[in-house]
Amino acid sequence: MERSLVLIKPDGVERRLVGQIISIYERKGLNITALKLVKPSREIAETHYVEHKDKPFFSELVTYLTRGMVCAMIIEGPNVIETVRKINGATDPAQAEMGTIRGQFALSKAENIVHASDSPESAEREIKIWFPEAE
Ligand code: 3AN
Repeated sequence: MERSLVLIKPDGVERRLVGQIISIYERKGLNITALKLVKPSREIAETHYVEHKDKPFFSELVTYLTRGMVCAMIIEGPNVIETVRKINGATDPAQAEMGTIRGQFALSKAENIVHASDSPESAEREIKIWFPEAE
């Protein structure tokens, strides 16, 4: 079954939205097969966002991800990568449809509350970062 690595980023945990966000994925019928709360190290955040390392917002992005607890999960289901990205909505919450998580809960492009893998290859790479103990 296809897998996605999903993060509820520090703004989501700080705002106590973890339960509501998890419910949205569960209501859709997706399975959460691993779940943890962690305060990421800089190394984890930099590895996770390595594809953005040359972007002007990279340092801001790493500071944001490491400022508090993150809820990391593995979600499984048919076509889960596309489905979760649809549920999350556009990267810029101003462009995100109102029915999406970012449309409902986020305002800024920098702090957009959730992350989800964008391909099966990214998912497997990211799962190793956040769940090194998993197979
Ligand atoms: P997505 O998370 O929708 O896959 P990416 O991979 O383009 O989007 O961006 C990764 C993260 O970088 C975003 N979730 C957001 O936190 C941050 N980000 C993207 N674009 C900007 C920007 N222009 N300014 C600040 N932060 C940004």
